Amino acid sequence: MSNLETKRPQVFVTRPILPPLADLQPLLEEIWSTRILSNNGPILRRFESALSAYLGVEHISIVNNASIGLLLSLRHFGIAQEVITPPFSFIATSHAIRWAGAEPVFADIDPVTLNLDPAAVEAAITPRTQAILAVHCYGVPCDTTALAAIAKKHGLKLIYDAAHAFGVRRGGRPVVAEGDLSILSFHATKVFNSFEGGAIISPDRETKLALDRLGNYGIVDEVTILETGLNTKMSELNAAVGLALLPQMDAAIAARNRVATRYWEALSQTQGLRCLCPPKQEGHNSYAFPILVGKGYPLSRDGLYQRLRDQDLFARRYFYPLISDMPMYRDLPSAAPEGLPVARRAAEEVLCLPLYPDLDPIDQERIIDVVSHP
Ligand code: T4K
Repeated sequence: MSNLETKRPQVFVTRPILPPLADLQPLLEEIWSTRILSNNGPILRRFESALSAYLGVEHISIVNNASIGLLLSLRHFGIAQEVITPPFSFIATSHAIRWAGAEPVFADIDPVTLNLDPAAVEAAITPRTQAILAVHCYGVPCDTTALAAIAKKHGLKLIYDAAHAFGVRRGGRPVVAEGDLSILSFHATKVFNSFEGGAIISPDRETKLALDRLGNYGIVDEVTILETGLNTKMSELNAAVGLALLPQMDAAIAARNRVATRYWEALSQTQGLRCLCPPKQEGHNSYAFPILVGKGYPLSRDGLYQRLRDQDLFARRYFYPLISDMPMYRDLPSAAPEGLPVARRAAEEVLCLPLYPDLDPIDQERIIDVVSHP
C-alpha cells in the first residue's frame, strides 16, 4: 500500500452530532410554510418542552448561547460587584461576569474534581461579594451541598455554569436543578448542540418568565417595556436542529461513555498519568476525557500534546492558560499565582483527548498507542 492509502484522517478533540436530515426536513418545511423564524415560535416552544422532559427540569428558558445565558442570569439578579468563580474554566465564564458589570474573584479548585473548592470560596468572600459562579467542569458535578450552604450563610446567589453538564444526574437528580440558576451550552462542541444555543434552568415559573422577558428587550406588551432588556432569543432554525437531535441523546451519551470506558481501560494504569473521570459513574455524560500528565510520565503535557499533533491527533489543553493569567484579568488581586496553586497545576498538566460518539475505534487506538507508548 502507498503512504496515501494508509494515511489516517485528522482527529479533532470533538465532532458534533447531527440529527438525521430526514428528521429535520419536516421542521424546515414548517418554518418555510409559517414564515415564523423567531420570537418564541412554535418550534422553539416544542423544543423547550421536549428539553424539559428530557432533562427532568420544569422551567427552562432557551437562549442563543451559554455566554449570553450567563450574562442574562447575572443581570437578572442585578449582580454588579464581586462574583467568586474558578480560574480553571473556559474564558466565557469570567467574561460574562465582566459584561454584567461585575468583577470576577478567583478562588482555587479542588484537586480531585477540579471544581471550585468550597473552602477557597468561603475564604474569598468580602462585603462586596454578591454571587458564586461555579462550573461543573467536564460535567463533573461541583460540591453543590457545600456551595449551597456557603451561599445561604452569606446571602449570595449561586449560579452554575453547566455548559458541560447536559444530562448529568447525581442521586437520580439532574445536576442542572441545583443552585439559583444553571446555564447549559448547546454549542457545536458540546454533548448536545443546536449549532449555537443554550438554556437557563430556573427553580420556578416566575423566574423563567422574568428571564424570558429580560431576554426579549424587557417587553411586557406592545406598549410596555419596564426594563433594559437584551435580545437572547434562539431562532426557529436552531430550535429545529435541537428538537430533531433530542431523540438521539440517550444513544449519543451511551456512545460517549463507551469511548471513555475504552480510554479508561487502556490508560488509567499508565505511569505518571491520572485520568480524571472514571466512566460508568451514575449519570455521567463523558463530556470529555481529561488526563493529567504528571512528573512520572516520560513526556511533559506539552510534549505529549505535540507528539499527538505530529500524528494528526488534536487533543486540546482545556483549560490552559488559566483565565486568571489572561491579560484582562491577571492584574486582579485574586489572580496572584500563589493563591491558585491547584488550578495552576491543573492548567499545566491537563490534556483532553478526542472524545465524541462516533470516534472511529481505529483512531481511538492510534491515540491510545501514542499516549501509552510516547
Ligand atoms: N462555559 C464553559 C465552561 C464553556 O466550556 C463554554 C464554551 C461556555 C461557557 C460558553 O458557551 P457558548 O457561549 O459557546 O455556548 C470551544 C467552543 O467554542 C466553546 O463553546 C467551548 N466552551 C470551548 C470549551 O470550546 P474552541 O475555540 O476551543 O473551539 P474550536 O473551534 O477550536 O473547536 C474545537 C474542535 O471542535 C475543532 O478542532 C473541531 C471541532 N468542531 C468545532 C466546531 C465549532 C467541529 O467539528 N465543528 C464545529 O462546528 O472553543
